[in-house]
Amino acid sequence: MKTRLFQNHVVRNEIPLDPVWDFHTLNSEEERQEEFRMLVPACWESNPKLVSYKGKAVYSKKVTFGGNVRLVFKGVSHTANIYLNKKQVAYHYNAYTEFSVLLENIPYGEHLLEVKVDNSFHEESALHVSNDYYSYGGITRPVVMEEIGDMFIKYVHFIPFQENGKWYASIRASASNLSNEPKNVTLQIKVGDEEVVSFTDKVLQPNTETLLEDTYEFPSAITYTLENPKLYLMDAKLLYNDKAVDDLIDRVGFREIKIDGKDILFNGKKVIIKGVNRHEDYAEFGCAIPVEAMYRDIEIIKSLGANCVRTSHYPNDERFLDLCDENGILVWEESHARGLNEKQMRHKNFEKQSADCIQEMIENHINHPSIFVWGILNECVSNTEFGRSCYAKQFELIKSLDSSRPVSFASLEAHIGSDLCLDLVDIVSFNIYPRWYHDTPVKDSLSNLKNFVNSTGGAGKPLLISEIGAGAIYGYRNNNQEKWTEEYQQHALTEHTTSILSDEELSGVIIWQYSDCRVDKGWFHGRPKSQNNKGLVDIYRREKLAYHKVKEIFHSFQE
Ligand code: ADA
Repeated sequence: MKTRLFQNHVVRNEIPLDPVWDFHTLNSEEERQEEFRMLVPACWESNPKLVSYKGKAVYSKKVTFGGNVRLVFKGVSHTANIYLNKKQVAYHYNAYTEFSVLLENIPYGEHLLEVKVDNSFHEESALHVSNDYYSYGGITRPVVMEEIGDMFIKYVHFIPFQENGKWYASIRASASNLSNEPKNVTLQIKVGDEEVVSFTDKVLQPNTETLLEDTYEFPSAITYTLENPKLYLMDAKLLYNDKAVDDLIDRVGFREIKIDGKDILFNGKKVIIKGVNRHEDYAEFGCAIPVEAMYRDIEIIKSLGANCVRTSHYPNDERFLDLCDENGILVWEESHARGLNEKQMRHKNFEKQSADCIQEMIENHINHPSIFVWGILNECVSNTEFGRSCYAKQFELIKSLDSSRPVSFASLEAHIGSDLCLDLVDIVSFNIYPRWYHDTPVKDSLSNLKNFVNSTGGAGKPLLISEIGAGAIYGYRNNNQEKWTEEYQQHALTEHTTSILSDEELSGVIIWQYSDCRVDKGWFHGRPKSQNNKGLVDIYRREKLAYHKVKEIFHSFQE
């Protein structure tokens, strides 16, 4: 099964898992209820009988294998317990991050693999709570099973930077030795056809993971720009006695993001953000969007003239990030959390679940050149001392994992006057809703915001409007300028985007939102059709009037 848009291994073997699994819903005692056959990856809501099913279910499959195996789940929504032959081998929380299970010394033969999944808002869940998007259920992103030997490459992280016009990269790789003896290896990393770097004669100690790091110059590297998003395959091979025993192929690009006063610089050039917020949600597919539909989203976003996507409000399927890399679309990748109040942030699991999500997001996505900012905690409590301590801790963790990218969070209009966290970020970002939740003219809203930001630790930093928008129900047309008509949305978004893009003190706009999305049951109020209807396109990607107007504005705006 493909987890990325290019081949990731030539040496390491994949054990085929066909996509149809046995599936049972479970009651609260975990007794098997109804039986189905379920596709993986997919949301269980794709089955007409389970469109609104919240609760537990179990996927099972018999697989023939043996030896050492790495089982990789790109996303299970949202709590997963994994069993091999009825013995629990892993637990993972959060729909939106990858995790893997190492199965060692398994006798060759047929084994029963079971994945218990829960998408209810159970009491252990701090981040998946009833919200203005839907927490779907199931194994919603690809799963792969990989055969490994005694040694394998865990990751290779590549951070490019420029000095005196030359490209360098710091490379951090980790290799594991599962055997009981030290092994003398070489890790050879080929970047494109020309550049080869090696960690030669390294000793991997028994039963441990060894970290290898160094900085290399890449004299013939071609810069990755938004106009010419040049990608290189980074092919890492682990050599033992001159034989390749494992490999890992990723893709990288040479580009640099810096903040200079109020400007966001991409390779030293100021960039103005013209973006959209996107939920992973698509009519029949829920959050398990097939790559063909992701491709379609990218094409629609490109023809809109946008240069940025914010993965509101969680890390995305990596194949979507691959498409952004290929198309030179900047990504604000966001860790999972939306609109949590202080009580929710004091949940016993909030800190750990947030830290795990950040760690898994960064460790798995760090090489994507399109990601230009890491975001956290959308519209949470950034206006209390306790809230500030949470933001500070999370930013500290991000910087310890990747200090090469700016950080931000989307604050909200209600915190204009009280936000306490603007000194903690590299880019100040606010979600504002003039002409939708209130009738203040957009220009007045922007000046209120700027006055406040200039009086805080956010002064002198880039200021981005991370959300702005208005609702419209696809096909509801009327010239009376009433809310929910396509005409009203078009009118509001014209004022929003022109006011922001013509304001030289702002770094750009990310429209709320790209497409309509399903919301949780409790959110029906103000959400006709149980959807957040502020999409430029609807849940089937049918373009609303506003799409065409924004397209005109984005295309006519030249930096
Ligand atoms: C917030 C939030 C979004 C969405 C939006 C809206 O700013 O960040 O997730 O709920 O408002 O539509 O009201």
